[in-house]
Amino acid sequence: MDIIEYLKTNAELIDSALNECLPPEDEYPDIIHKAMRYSVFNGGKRIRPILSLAACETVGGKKEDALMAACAIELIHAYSLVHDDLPAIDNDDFRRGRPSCHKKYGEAMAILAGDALLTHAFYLISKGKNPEQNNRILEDVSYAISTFGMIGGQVADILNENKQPDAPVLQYIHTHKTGALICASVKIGCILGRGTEKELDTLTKYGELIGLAFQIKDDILEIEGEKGKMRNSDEEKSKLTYLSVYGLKESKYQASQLIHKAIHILDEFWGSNTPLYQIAKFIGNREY
Ligand code: GRG
Repeated sequence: MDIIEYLKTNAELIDSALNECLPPEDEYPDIIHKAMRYSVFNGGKRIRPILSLAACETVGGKKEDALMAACAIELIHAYSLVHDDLPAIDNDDFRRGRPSCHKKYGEAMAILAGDALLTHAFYLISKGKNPEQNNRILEDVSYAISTFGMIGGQVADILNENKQPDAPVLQYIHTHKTGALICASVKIGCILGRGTEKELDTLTKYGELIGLAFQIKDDILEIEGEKGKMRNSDEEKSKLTYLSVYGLKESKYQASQLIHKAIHILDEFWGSNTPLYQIAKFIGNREY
């Protein structure tokens, strides 16, 4: 399987579904709809919704059954980035080489666009065909992005700026801020594909491992990759990252071990015969 081709084809599928499900940009009050679309169609990889589709297919479902919930996950991811870029949080003027939402539309509209993306995500989930599945997904997704998940991780991140490196706190931040939504993306795909409880258990472990690996890799790319070259190094020094605690070599080793374990976990049911296998490898090797 050509993973790059797989990611490209599925990202196109997600983009076309997102285009269908977002409010039109000329709908009154159009500025907010423009800001929402600007923040969603920004060249993102769509790795989270692709994980949902891949998990759904892995347990024998049709990816169309997971498509709307997968879009909801991407809207939540977009909301988190818009709010993360705000002056009160990370104060980033650029996102993927373009002005961040608040730079383009102003702070008030960026706050509201983030809120609107989050709200729209739950609207999409509520429209799923099966009420029982909808409830389960609502529970998993809302927990993953709550103060026990993504927001909790972000709060801990803010509280630990300019503090001494601390491994348990770092682990909490990475598994909550980034890992929780990635893991939920895999879980909801499994639920919508009608996976068994045992499969859900297996894929939850897989999701936790790749979620943490994804953020470690992000920390590495902040220093080594293109992103790193565009960053202000003083800003990076204030952050608690894998590199600030473990250094580059050990961070790379830990990321590769997590990916190795994630791949191994798939063996129980599917071996390498699932796109999730290649996606895990892609996360470990990614350059962007
Ligand atoms: C609720 C006020 C409020 C703010 C929310 C929770 C939060 C702010 C932000 C956390 C989100 C964040 C920046 C997590 C880091 C995760 C990460 C590695 C983001 C980049 O993900 P990619 O590489 O991005 O998938 P693309 O551009 O491909 O979509």
